[in-house]
Amino acid sequence: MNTVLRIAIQKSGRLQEDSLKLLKESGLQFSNGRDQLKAQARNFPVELLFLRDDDIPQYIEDRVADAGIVGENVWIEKEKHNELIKRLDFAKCRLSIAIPRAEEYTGISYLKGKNIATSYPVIVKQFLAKNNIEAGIHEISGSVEIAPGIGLADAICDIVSTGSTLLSNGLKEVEVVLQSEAVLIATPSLEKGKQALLDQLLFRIQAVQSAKNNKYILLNCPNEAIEKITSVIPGMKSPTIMPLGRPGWSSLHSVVNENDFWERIGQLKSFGAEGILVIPIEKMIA
Ligand code: PRT
Ligand code: ZN
Repeated sequence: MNTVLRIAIQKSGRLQEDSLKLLKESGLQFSNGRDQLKAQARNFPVELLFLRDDDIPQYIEDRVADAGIVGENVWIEKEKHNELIKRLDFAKCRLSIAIPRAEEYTGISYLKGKNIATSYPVIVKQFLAKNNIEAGIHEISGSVEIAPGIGLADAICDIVSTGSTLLSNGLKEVEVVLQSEAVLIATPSLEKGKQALLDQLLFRIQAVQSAKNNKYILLNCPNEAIEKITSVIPGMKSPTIMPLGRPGWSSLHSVVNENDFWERIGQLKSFGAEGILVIPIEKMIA
């Protein structure tokens, strides 16, 4: 039987679309049957299983799936023997403690003896232990943010993204317990064939991520500025330089990291660069 890597992704919810998008950008083609339980890639030995995110770590531990994509918060909370293989740069959020806005927060000792409602009891317990705080944990599975308002708890620990849910429930964020994003996890002991497939997939994901973080840049500059400009945008090895029709000028092509982009552009202009074009990169392999 041919070796197939089974990857579990969320059936529906915040992770579903971006998980599928990442795999598609990595070159995997699936027929669009989202209502199904499984989907087989047409051009790569991968099978997708569509599951609830909370169940994914257990399915991997039980060897029903080999790998999966979940929020880091779920990976930690479930305490299974899964390895974090790669952070995936989407579904970024934080797990935070929040209290009623009218309360005065005096620092972490405020939480002593309080009752904290959460869907993440394991993570909250670890956080309290690390900070030497004794407090009650009240586990609830949904609508955690209403717990203080109905007298169920003094504080909550829940996922925060923009903060608007806290705001509209009269709460304020007082401690960040964990920063989270989508992660690729896998069983630590994959058989050789499956490990090779996972490595190939990782290589592709890496190429997609590098491409997203970088831009291809083309500009015109006077020849005497080439050296300075090269020091600002050295590219992957060195820029490509071609003479322009106009004497004394060149066209310079390079790669620039998205995060440094605006700062670098200012420098390039001050060195005499003109006609700057910036183009997205689809895949990037160093
Ligand atoms: O059905 P299933 O069990 O698979 O899905 P789910 O309902 O458990 O999860 P889902 O789809 O809501 O979230 C999946 C993962 O997305 C989470 O485990 C996080 O890792 C990540 N994520 C990113 C978020 C958010 N952002 C987020 N904003 N998960 C939840 N929220 C909720 C949060 O619970 C709170 O109610 O959004 C609200 C806060 O958002 P703001 O923007 O108002 O602060
Ligand atoms: Zn869930």
